[in-house]
This record gives sequence, C-alpha cells and structure tokens, in this order.
Amino acid sequence: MNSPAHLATAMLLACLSMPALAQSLRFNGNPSAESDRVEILLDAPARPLDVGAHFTIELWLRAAPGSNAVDTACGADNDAWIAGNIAIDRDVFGAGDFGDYGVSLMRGRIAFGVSVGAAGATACGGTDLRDDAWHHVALTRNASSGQLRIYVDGQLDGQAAGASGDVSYRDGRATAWPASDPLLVLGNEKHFGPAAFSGWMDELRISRTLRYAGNFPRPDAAFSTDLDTVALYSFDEGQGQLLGDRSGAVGGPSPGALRVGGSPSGPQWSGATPFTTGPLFADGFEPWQQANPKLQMAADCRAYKSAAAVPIVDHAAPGAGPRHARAAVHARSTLRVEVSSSVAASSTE
Ligand SMILES: [Ca+2]
Ligand SMILES: [Ca+2]
Ligand SMILES: [Ca+2]
Repeated sequence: MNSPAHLATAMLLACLSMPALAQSLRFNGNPSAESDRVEILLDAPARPLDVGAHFTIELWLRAAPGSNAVDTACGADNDAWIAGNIAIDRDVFGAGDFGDYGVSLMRGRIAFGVSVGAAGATACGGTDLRDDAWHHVALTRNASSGQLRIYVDGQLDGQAAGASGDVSYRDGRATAWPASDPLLVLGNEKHFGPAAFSGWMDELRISRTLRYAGNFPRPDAAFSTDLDTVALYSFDEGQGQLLGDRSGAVGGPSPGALRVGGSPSGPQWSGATPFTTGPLFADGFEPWQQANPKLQMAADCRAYKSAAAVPIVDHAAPGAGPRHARAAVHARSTLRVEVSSSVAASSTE
C-alpha cells in the first residue's frame, strides 16, 4: 500500500502525531565566553542581519523572580548596558571602527546601548521583567537622530538620545578576536562578560527599519517575514545545535550555532512559548481537515513548516489536478493551512 495517496496520508499522520515542538531556548546565565550562548556570524561573508542604520530588534523574553541578579542600576552612559545580564551582544572589542550595540537586564530592566566610536548612549527601561511571564521587547534605533527606544509589551518603556551614523560591523574588518568579534551573540557577552542572561528567549526578529513609531498592540503570534526583515528566528528546532533563520533575506540565511555548556548546562530547548497555548494544530488545521476530509497534503512535514505553498490533492475531484495550500507554522506547533480558492489547477503558486 504505497500509493502516493497512502504515502501522503502517512506523512500527514506523522506530522499530526508529533509531540509539541519546543518553542524557545532556555539560557542558564553561565557567564562564559565558550558556552550558554548562541553565536550568529555577521561577516566573511557579510550577512544581512548586520544592521547599522535604522533598525528594530524585537524578541520575547521570560525571566524568573530572583534571576538576572545584577544589582547595578542602568545609566545613560555609553556602554552602560555591558554591566548587565547580557541577552544580546553585538559589541566589538574596543570601540570598534563603526559601532556596536547590545541589550541586557539591569535590576531586571532592559538596558539597550548603541555606540558609534566613542559616542553613544544607553536607554534604560522601567519595567522589571522578572515576573516569570513572557514579555515582548522591541528596541528601535534611529540612524538619523540616534534616538533609542525600548518598548515592553508594546508600551514605551525607556528612551535615550544616542549617536547617529553607521554602527554595522565593517565588512572584512581586521580583528585580534576573529572567533568572537564578527558575531551577534544571544544569551551572553561575547568576550568575557561578568553576567549572562538567565531565562527564556523566543521569536527574535531583526529589521532594517523602524517598525514602531509609538505604542503598539502586543504581538500575539509568530512574525511573518517581509522585505525589511533581515533575520527571523523562531527557536522551534527543538533539538540539535542549529538556530535557523527563516527570514528568507537576500544574502542570508544567517543561522545561529548553539554553544552548550556550563552548570546547569545551557542553552536548552524548551517547550515554553509566549503565545496562546492549546492543542496541537488548534490554530485552524483540524477544523479545516474535518471540513475537507478528502484533501490530503502531498508534502512532507518539512514543507509544512516552510511557510511555502505546498500542493494538495483533492480526492473528491480526482480529475482537477493539484490545488495549492499555504501552510505556515504559528504558535506552539500550530499549523495553519489556507487553501487558495482562486488558484487554477495548473497554477504553481
Ligand atoms: Ca518559538
Ligand atoms: Ca565595544
Ligand atoms: Ca558588515
């Protein structure tokens, strides 16, 4: 019984019967230059996520009470953020020739600093995030004015007047730290920082534009990519050492590599998610399947997750040829399948 229809059915059932995918990474706050981090190459060749002009970095963070214990108050000085529990580090050893930036927690509040040579500033957030709840954190940097802004759950949480100009990692720059300088590091300081982020991280999007000009509704689902998205990580791999970039940005992808270690060992894949929890595929797939029992996916699970159009075969109308469905993974392993009713039988959407 290995007809294509049976094969498709088997693949579909295999997808449906998978346990919920891990949805985030849990960092354990080990301050180390070797482990408890994700490393993303920026250069050689130059990667699209190496933003330097307008940019927005946004992600979901969760931290437990008592964690991220750096007790230094955030200050507006250039590089003040470096003293916190570092969550994102795109520092360059020394001042760098263009600039650098980073994000940390100081007394549990977001500190977001950007430097251009010796000039720069740190924006200080006001909300202590250590409540064991997920928070959407967005950081915007205006290249013309230098303005830095922090939004927590869509609300302005802090801002600073920073330095204007290019802060990217200069393509091909010489460095005495080739193993660490040309990196964006998640969950830790890239060199020998004293304090690392402890908690969960999910759904990181880096954009080459200012996504938010003011307060905005807190996102409630995974992001979709667009032309301004230069990197997009959903942390849904659930195993292995690769953090995949699903932005589709020209010049990418920009995958991350997990460096696991420390005690307790981190980072670890986690089933925790910032998005609405519910049954697997509760986001429309099962009702869709029930309403269309003759439709079966003719693609494997990998294609389902690619957010690309995949062909479906309508067994109720076997002469109609393949139609096309668009499948996209949403929160917590939910799979949304949208069948295009206007696609002609011969279309290759
Ligand atoms: Ca995720
Ligand atoms: Ca530096
Ligand atoms: Ca560059």
